[in-house]
Amino acid sequence: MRQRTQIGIVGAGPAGLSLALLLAREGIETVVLERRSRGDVEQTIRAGVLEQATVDLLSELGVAERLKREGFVHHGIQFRFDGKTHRINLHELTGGRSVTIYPQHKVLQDLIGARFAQGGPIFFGVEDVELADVASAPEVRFKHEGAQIELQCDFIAGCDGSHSVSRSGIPTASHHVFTRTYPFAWLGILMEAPPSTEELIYAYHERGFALVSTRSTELQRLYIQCPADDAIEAWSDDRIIDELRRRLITKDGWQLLTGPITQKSILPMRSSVLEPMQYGKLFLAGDAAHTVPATGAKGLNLAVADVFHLSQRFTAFYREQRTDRLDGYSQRCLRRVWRAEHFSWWMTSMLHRFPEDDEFQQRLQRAQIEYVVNSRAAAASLAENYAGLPFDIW
Ligand code: RFL
Ligand code: PHB
Repeated sequence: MRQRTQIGIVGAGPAGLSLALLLAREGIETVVLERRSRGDVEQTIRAGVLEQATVDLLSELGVAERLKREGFVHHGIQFRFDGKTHRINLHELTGGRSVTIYPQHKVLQDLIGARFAQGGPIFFGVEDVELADVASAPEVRFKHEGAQIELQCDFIAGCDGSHSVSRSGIPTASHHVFTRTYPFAWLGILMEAPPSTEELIYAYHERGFALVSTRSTELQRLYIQCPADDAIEAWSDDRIIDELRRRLITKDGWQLLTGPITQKSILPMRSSVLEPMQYGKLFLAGDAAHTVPATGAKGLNLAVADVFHLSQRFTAFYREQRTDRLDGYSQRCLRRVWRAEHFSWWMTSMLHRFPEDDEFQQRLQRAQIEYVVNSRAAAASLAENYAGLPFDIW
């Protein structure tokens, strides 16, 4: 069966769905294809920290009503080491910007709800997605509910995450992938307990990094650094809680509130950037083009920034027949991507225990953390990056 649309969007994550809504505002027609079921997409636990610019964009798209009601606005974050806690005042150091804690799967529920309310198509549960002819007459071929469909498009947006199939539409000789793999992973859990802290705590400890985040007034999100090859079975609930307590210990009597652990998983820590993010009529956005270790909380925010730029460029094409804006897409995004790559690498390097580090390296790491929490200039730089740079950076 043959179908036609202006933009074929592969992937219904934050990038694909925000792009569909941004383009719908401009009267540009899209079809969104998603490999997983709607239920799966709407329930998978991932990101939590939204930058101000991301919240503003979701508000503009009219999908931030619940976010505004249920999200927690955080004006600061905390660093903990040597049993002491140091606050970085994001709000003050950035001239009034902050972050909002609101789970990614709720962002997706809100985006999917809005897309269906507009009558726009999302095909969930598609199989065997393949891209053809991306240089001239792009087509996405896939199976949906037993039918084989060829979707002809003016352009394809590859928004299909870090295991992207769309990437394969760019010939090997026409791109380069830059990667860094870190020698550790994160063990992430959801725990049914009220928040132990009003703001996120990033802890540096000789046993490894720990992070206290939140999801709701009854649910905490916590992470600990663990060896990259650890199996989840090696981590009993008691061992996780014991390790969290050790790494988060303070001299002022602070206590981690605990409860049943309802979910646990191990997440690899990796950076990657594919350059350029476009080929012919195929444009990559979000994790399909680049990934960051979760320490800086940048992945979802970068995905949204990419599609903001992409939607502007598609709009210029359809309104004014301008192709030059499309040609500049990758270059525009990569400046911001590399800034976020650097920040994520820097936060990761500052806060984790690296197995190969000698004592000299550990002293340097310590000097860096002390600088960040004691110098206004250093704290301001961290705050600017953490709260998020504008979509249009230099
Ligand atoms: P996604 O979210 O992976 O969505 C891609 C979608 O494409 C589908 N797909 C396909 N569909 C059709 N055909 C195919 N061949 C397909 N292949 C894949 C997938 O099923 C999926 O639904 O990519 P997108 O849209 O680029 O969004 C990226 C973000 O999801 C990601 O960067 C963040 O989750 C990263 N991240 C964080 N980012 C933040 O900005 N703030 C945070 O606080 C934050 N915390 C996190 C995170 C990621 C984490 N994990 C699990 C890696 C915390 C964690 C634990
Ligand atoms: C989260 O809440 O999932 C989270 C928070 C901060 C990070 C990474 C993940 O740096």
